[in-house]
Amino acid sequence: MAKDNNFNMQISRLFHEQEMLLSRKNEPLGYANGIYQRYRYPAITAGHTPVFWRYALDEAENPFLMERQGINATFNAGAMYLDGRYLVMARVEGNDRKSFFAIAESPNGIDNFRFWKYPVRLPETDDPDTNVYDMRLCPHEDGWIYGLFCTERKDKSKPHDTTAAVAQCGIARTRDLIHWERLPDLISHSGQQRNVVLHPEFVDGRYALYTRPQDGFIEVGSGGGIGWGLTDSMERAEASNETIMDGKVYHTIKEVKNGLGPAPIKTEKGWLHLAHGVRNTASGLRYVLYVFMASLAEPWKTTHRPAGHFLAPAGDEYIGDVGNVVFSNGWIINERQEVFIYYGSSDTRLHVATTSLERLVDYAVNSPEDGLRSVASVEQRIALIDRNLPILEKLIADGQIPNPAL
Ligand code: M1P
Repeated sequence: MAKDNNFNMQISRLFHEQEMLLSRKNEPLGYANGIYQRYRYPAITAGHTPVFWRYALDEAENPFLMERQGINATFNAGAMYLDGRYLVMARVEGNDRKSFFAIAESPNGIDNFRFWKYPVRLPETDDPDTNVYDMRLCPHEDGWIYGLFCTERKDKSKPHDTTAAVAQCGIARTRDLIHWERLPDLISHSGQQRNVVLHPEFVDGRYALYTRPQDGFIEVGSGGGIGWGLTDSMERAEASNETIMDGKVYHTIKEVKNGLGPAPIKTEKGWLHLAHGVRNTASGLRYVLYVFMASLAEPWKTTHRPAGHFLAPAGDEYIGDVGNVVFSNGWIINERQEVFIYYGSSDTRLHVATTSLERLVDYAVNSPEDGLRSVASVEQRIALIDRNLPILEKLIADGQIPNPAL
């Protein structure tokens, strides 16, 4: 390829094109289900990462203006509302497959996300991480902001298997999201851990953790479910007992595995949770989001369990590096009780869906639970139809809706 004479013009084009993407207004999608609002464009894509993270801008070093350090994906973000700013701590994955964390900020939570100048420089423990991802941010009542994430390392017990990995829960804390102190990884008595989340309040003077015990890197094996464990300290966190508070269930959206999303939101009706459930299909695993509520007094006890998925992949969200996946590890509630749910689709990009706390609580508390059998589902639906028919008849009689030829 011939070298372009006008190096500066090419740079200018790169930045101007990116500016159009960064400043693009997001639009609510026409269809809304009364529970949340989806948006036309992803909140963050690989194209949102700064040009100067990917290209050397010095003509002598990079005369062809090659993108030598490309970014493959930006997804699964922790989130925090800080001084009126909407911050997401995204999983940014380079073309080299290594993930790292970087913070992007938006004035309104739905568009105009811009990455801070530098990605997060996360300190390591004595056992270096190979890969880190899926940060859950949790401002705790002890005054620290904790970040719990997955740290992945080579499984040294299988030296000849170049795919064998061990996932554990890494822990770091900060006051400003810039300077991070790394703490020892969570000690647990399960083979592997992913999707560990800190509860924002002390429980009987101890830190409480939501865990996801599993035997293998991908398969939960005999483990699985969302666990609950207590630890005296985050400086040497140990979940010696994990009791499953929300398990896997046959023939549901969480038949294969599940895991907690962001730290729960405290509401008058209980702790509101967002989680992901995974089931198998002929075309591979399907990841969807679901909601449940747990008791305020006993946060390890679930109280409300709406059936099925709350949010599943739609449209372009189905497609990506790992298809048919939605995954959330961050949400924000602002002073107007508006909720911003950040979710990754197919391990490729980050989206936002908006709703209100009032709607989420209503959804969690008043939606029917899974009857676990087709016959129970039919009965639930017939009960709904029976409640609706008199209303429908009146609406038709009043001329408010067309007669759907009953
Ligand atoms: O690839 C889908 C998801 O797989 C993992 O989630 P889980 O531990 O529940 O299987 C994570 O790697 C997650 O980042 C990813 O989105």
